[in-house]
Amino acid sequence: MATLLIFFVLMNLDLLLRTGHCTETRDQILSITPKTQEQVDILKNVSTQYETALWQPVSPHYIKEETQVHLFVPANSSETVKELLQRHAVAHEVLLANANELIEMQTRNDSTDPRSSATFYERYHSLEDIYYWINRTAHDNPSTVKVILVGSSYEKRPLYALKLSFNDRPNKKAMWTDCGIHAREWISPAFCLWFVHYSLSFYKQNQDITDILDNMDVYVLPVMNPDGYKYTWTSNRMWRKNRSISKTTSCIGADLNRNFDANWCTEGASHNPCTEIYCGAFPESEPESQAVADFLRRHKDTVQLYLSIHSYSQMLLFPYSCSLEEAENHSDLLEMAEEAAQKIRRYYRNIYRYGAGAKTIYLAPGGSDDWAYNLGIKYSFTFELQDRGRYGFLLPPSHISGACNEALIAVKTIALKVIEKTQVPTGPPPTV
Ligand code: 9B3
Ligand code: ZN
Ligand code: ZN
Repeated sequence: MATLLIFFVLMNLDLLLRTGHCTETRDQILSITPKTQEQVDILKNVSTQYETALWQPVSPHYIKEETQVHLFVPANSSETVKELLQRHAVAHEVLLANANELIEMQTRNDSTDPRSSATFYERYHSLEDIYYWINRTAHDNPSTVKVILVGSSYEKRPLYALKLSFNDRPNKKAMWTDCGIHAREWISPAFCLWFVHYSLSFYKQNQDITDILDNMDVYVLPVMNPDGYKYTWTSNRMWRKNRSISKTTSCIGADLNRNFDANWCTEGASHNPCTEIYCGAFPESEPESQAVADFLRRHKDTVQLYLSIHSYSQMLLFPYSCSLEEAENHSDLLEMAEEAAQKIRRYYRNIYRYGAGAKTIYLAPGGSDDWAYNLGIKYSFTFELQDRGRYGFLLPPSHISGACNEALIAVKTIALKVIEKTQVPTGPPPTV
């Protein structure tokens, strides 16, 4: 009945549009807070039946009364969607009136623009540029940086991680950071590049990063989902999943952060390949998640800290997301996240929420942090970087340095705490 009603509404709208109503030419992001169950249903309907991309929450399933929804509405469905909302008296606010301009801004500066004063690390980069940068970084730092081929993607692109190692102390521990699990979260790969660059530039200049690198090897995987990332540069900026094809449907991609073996595909993920939170055919069915899981299994005796970088919403999350249970070292994790969030607040005047995933955002199974935790990596975090919805996934390049610096202070705080809690104190390695 409801669908029939909506159908008629649409017929009328279509008529309206064809009879010379002005048509919006720009992609927009709307912010909508449904007030009633009826409005919730309308929003669920809009986000599934029309060519839109839900930014927040990640799946229509989570839309509920009095909770803000961020919806990307491409130009060609903008008028229809807005009229539909108006007709049902669903109040909405335009968060971004011209997303096209922002998208253009983010891709323009990729190859060096002489007029831009932004450095390499203050711009977003294409996959090809990132591959080039990875090789270049290893080549320029032969004694400290190695490229590790961790595996390959569904479309056979290499998954390269960098290993930063400033000494080879016996029994040396390590930390792992992956970026770009989700294709559209561009600030994430930008952070991995920033982090590597900072480490190489400030070793022996900054006390914190020196202490970290003296006591830990650092593995950094800048783009865990290269196929999806490539796709956001060429075809659809809002793509989230990888690009794997299944025999049974025309819908493409699995959510790599629902594909790990941690309460796999229970409440908070979906078996439906057409959703943004499709868990894949079975745990580690996707080559990208399998490659990372294999690497961590092989290195679980050395890796003490697991970090996964996402955006947006400014949160420092830790296990569990896949269950409401508390992690065994919950109070340690909470204390570390709290201290990291405090530093961000103090030094950058920015607010990060923190806590166990399931209680802080939503129940979400199959995530890499929970899986790594259960493997035995007892310090495991997912960071959600800037912002809180003003630009969302379209964070302008001018915000990269701020977003990365504050995330960096959180990484340092947590890594130093891990060292303090687990390692016998030692000075810097003897110089030869
Ligand atoms: C989700 C899960 Cl499953 C997890 N274990 N930790 C964090 C998240 C949040 C990210 C997601 O995959 O939805 C935010 Se983009
Ligand atoms: Zn993400
Ligand atoms: Zn996110």
